[in-house]
Amino acid sequence: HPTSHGTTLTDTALGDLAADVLRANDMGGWTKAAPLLYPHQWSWDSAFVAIGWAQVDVRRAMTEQQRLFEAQWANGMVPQIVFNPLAGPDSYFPDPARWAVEVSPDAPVGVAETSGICQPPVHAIAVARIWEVAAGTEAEADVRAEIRTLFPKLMAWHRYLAEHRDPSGSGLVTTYHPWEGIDNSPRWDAVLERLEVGDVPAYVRRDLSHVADAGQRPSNDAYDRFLWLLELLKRHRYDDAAIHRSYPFLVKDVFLTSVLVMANQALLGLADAVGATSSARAEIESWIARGRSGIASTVDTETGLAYDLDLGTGTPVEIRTFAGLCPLLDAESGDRDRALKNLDSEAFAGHPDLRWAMVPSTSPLEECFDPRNYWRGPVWPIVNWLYWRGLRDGGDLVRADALREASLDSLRHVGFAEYFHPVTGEALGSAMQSWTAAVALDWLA
Ligand code: 2M8
Repeated sequence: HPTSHGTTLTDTALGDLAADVLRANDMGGWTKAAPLLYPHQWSWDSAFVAIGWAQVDVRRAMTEQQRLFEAQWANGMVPQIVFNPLAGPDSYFPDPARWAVEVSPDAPVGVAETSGICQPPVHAIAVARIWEVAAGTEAEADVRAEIRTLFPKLMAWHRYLAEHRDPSGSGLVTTYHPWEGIDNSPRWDAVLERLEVGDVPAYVRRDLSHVADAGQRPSNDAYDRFLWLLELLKRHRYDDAAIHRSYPFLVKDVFLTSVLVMANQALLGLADAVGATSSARAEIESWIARGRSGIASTVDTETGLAYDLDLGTGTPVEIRTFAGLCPLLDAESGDRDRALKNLDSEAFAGHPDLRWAMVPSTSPLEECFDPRNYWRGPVWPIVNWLYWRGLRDGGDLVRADALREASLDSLRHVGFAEYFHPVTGEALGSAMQSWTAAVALDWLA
């Protein structure tokens, strides 16, 4: 299990260990999210992984994203998982047979199989970072050519989120499933609780054999609900219009939306790099404006936190999680000041018991806070990387540097675990998690 490297580890040694994790998980052109628990290519993992590869081999970083986008759906969706054809059927559940995405006319054919949902759109952020690293080096021309081929695919991906995932034009992206990124976050508890779970075909969980104890993963009850939702999505043939008409898990997701705003800002930068048309630029700008006002509408006047909107009840989901701080991901959000106060407060990075002043997945002040259970309390380095970027882009350099220092110190002690206990620093989940190693490489650059 993860080794504790201690404070004596130099930056160079930490970077070398991180690069070793990426190399160990490298399948040749794409990277497993983790050695055993996640033996496939995950969408937002691969974006972070590309950010890491940029520090090791910038061309390899572009290949990571090109490979992912080969499996893009005809409607523009970038799937949550691109399955590794070489991994055995027992390596991970749910497998391609359970997803059965061939029921959708939009699913790709002739490439690797995929799941039928998506994840936060970190990809343009990753490609912009790759471009920053490549510019002025001997790789510049090659990378620019690669970005040129990827640019229209990134546009189609963001358009999918802006249109198919927001048919009412609210500016907020709808999520359909906890597996769209933040699995067992308490953000989803109420809507999952309301589900009337029907017949779920029998299944065996594969995840539990790869963690030290089941308490670090979602419960069996949660898995039944996740799989029931999968059955319903399949019945709707993964059709966004049909899903928006009748489906019991429709949540306007503030975090997904904020990542999209940040990604659209990155995409504008890429538009310059590839000399995109003015209409492409105008389209991106309209997405940014819409997302920004959407997020502003979710900020609770009392707490200053952004809350998801549960479309099933029409009410905000008033749970304090990292997602509530998402105005920080937009340099021009009008809600930054209150978000900064929340960030520094006891509800988040300012809690006196935290080993490092980092953002925990769920606030230690929430009753449901569970410091060893997945998205219900532990610290996730990738989440902190996004907030570090948001602080830096917003010009808050002192806070950004402090968060980077705290994060690097945590990684020296914890290793490249999937997530860790916010108070003790115990490594949790998978060891050698690719995206954790990747953000370490970027922080060290
Ligand atoms: C976790 O989710 C997967 C399903 O996608 C799982 O629990 O099996 C989440 O942390 C998700 O955000 C992440 O992309 C994935 C791979 O690291 O693992």
